[in-house]
Amino acid sequence: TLSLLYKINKIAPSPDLDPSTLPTPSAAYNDKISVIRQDITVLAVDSIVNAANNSLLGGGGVDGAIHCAAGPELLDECELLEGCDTGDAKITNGYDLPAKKVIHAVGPIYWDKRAAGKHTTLLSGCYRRSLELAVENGLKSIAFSALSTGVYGYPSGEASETALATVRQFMDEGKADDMDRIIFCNFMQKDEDAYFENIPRFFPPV
Ligand code: AR6
Repeated sequence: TLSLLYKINKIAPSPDLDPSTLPTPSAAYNDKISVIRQDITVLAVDSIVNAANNSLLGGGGVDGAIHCAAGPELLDECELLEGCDTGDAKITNGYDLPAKKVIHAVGPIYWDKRAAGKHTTLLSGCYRRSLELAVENGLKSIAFSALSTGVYGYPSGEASETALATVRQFMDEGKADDMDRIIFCNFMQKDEDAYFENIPRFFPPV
C-alpha cells in the first residue's frame, strides 16, 4: 500500500557534521518524511514553518529565533501581509536564513475559549495551508516547527497526531508528489518523543 512508500528516518545531529547539511534532500536520506531535533533556523531547506501569531510581527520562541536569524528584512515583509488568521499561513522570503522561504503559520492557543472545540481543525489547517503554499511556490522541501506546542500550550502528543494525520492525508491526495522532503523539526525532547510514539500509526515503517 501507499504507506510502504514512506520510510521514516531519524537524522540525529552529529557534532562532526555541519547540521545545516543534514536535512537537505539528498540520496543519503531517502524518501519523504523525517523527524529531527534541531534548531530550525540552521536548516538549508526550501521552506521552514514558523509558529507565528495573528500579527505576523514576531514574538518569542521559534518566531523570535527565526526573525533574529533572518534579519530585519523579514519583519519588513511581514508588515505588508496584514496579519494572518488562526489556522492559516502566509509565505515570505528567508533573507539571511539558509532556508529559501519562511511559511508563517498561526496555530491555535490551546486554552483559548475562541478555539474551543476547533483545536484540531485549526492546527490541521496550519499544516495543510503550509503544504499548499510550499507546492504553489514550487518548493521541494519543508520543515515544520512543532506549531502551538510552546507558549500556546498544545499537548505534544495530540499536536503530533494532528500534524502526522494532515501530512499523511495530503500525501494520499497526491498533492505532495512533487515534494522531496517533509521534515518535522522538534526542539524539545518531549515533542520528538511524541513524534516517534505516533509516527508508526500514520507512516508504518518499511
Ligand atoms: N527551532 C525549532 N523549534 C523551536 C525553536 C527553534 N529555534 N525554538 C522553539 N522551538 P513556540 P507556539 C519550538 O512557543 O506555541 C511566539 O511568541 C518549541 O520547543 O515558539 O506556536 C509567537 O509569536 C515548541 O515546540 O510557538 C506566538 O505569539 C515550538 O517551537 C507564540 O509564540 C513552538 O513553540 C506561538 O506559540
